Amino acid sequence: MAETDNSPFYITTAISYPNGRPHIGHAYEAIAADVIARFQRLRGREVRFQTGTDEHGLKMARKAAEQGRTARDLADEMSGYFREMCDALDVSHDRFIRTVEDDHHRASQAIWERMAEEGDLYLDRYEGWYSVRDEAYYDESELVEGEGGEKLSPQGTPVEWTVEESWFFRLSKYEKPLLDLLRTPGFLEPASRRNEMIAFVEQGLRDLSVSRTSFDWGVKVPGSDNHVMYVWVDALTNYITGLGFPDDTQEMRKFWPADLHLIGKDIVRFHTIYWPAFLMSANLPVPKKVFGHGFLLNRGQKESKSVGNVTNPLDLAEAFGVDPLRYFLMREVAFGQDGSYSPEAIVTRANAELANSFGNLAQRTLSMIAKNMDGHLEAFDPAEADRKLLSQVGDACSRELPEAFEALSFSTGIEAWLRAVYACNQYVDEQAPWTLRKTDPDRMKVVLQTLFMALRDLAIAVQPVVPGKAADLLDQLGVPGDERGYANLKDADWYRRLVMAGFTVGKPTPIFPRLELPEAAA
Ligand code: ME8
Repeated sequence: MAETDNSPFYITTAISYPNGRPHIGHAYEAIAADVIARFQRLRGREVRFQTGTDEHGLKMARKAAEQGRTARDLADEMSGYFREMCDALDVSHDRFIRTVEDDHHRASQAIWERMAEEGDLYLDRYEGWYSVRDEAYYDESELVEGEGGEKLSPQGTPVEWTVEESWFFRLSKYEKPLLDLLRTPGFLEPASRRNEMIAFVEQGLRDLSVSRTSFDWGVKVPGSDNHVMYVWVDALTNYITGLGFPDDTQEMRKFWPADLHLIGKDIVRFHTIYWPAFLMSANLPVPKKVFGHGFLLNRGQKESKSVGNVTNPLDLAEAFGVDPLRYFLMREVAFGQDGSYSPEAIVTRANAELANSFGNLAQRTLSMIAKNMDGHLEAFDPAEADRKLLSQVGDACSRELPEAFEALSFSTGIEAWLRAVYACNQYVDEQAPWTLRKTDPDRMKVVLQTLFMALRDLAIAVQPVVPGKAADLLDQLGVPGDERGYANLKDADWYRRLVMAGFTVGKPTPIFPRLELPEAAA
């Protein structure tokens, strides 16, 4: 990993439709983005992290009408739940954007005007299929047949025939540059999604309908007051609204193009075809990377109101704790693939890996230091076994985990970290400090302090995943707040400074108590 990379880093999630409350998929994406944001901050980069809600469009308008309220009223209420979810899950965003905000309308109109100046917008009539659930236009050839013979979108959602006057964007003009972009290594990951998108563009791109006249819940098209923008035009623009576009702001100069748009696999087309084409048309740079993560399933099944298996992510956080939930989601699923969760799986993993392995290691070590050494640390000469352990732990924490996280392979990074935890536990069993207490108290001190040093590395490394619990442990270890970055892992002098400062270990409080399965889930 390049130690010296302290360039700015801009990461975004998709902005969610607030037509209902947040579900586990929303929590998953917000947590994954937060892990990346925290990781990059710990590497020393200046991070900007944006998330929010996508509030315009027919889906919102219809949902509000069903409930006999205005779209704005529905958006205000539901957007609040998304914001609360971020707070409850310790998501460290710099801006929570709502597309109803004035600066966003201004930015959307500005990008529109730039596309118009480029000659990429023209007025025509749209006749074709539209899925309100996906807020997407589909070509006849893309549709599939439902069980009752009805036409469905490739995502399995209902489509309706739509005829209206519309502005069109010359998407066809961008076929060649889009193919070049999609073929650029690293632009779109995982690779399976790249191949799908390349195939889609290779079939030929049709111009895209980018405004609607049959409803008015959206951003007004400049100069065409009876048109509102197609919701994806304004939604995608949120990524630059948040940096102050169209003004020539310091944020725009520093953070655009984005380093990473983190989104789900169902909306890759919008982010890697439409969005780059809009940006090219507006003469703005395209994002550096788009990653389409997989879907999270409830015991292998998609959550839906009709199946009655919709989980409120805040209930999971309440039942198991925020950090165990975050840990589970990042550890269980190979990032990019679909994954499954259940209360049993969360409890099993959290107990085996966090409570019994890591938490117990910290608890045992710190309580033995508090009890048998009066909490006092002192300088010591490590023996061969001690050096071996510290070098294994140091390598996992300062190299293996960061390299994997840089590549967005969170489960691989956590596995490397966990192997280091297991190595510590094996070392405790082999060294048996409780026996040394009677037979060789000096050696016991060396063993306990070796473990103390290992714990500090383990706690620093795992901060992006379990920020609250890692901070608790680092507090108990006396590690100063400004010495918790990844660069500090390479600082050979920290222990001596801690000893010199006279730090004493107090009676520890357990960081990861064992979890029980709630009655209802058992
Ligand atoms: O698509 N597992 O909003 P959205 C994992 N407003 N991720 C999931 C998921 C699941 N079960 N279900 C959804 C939209 N997601 C648009 C985005 S961006 C300019 C506009 C992901 O509320 C989904 O893939 O339907 C998307 O990335 C995010 O949640 C918001 O989905």
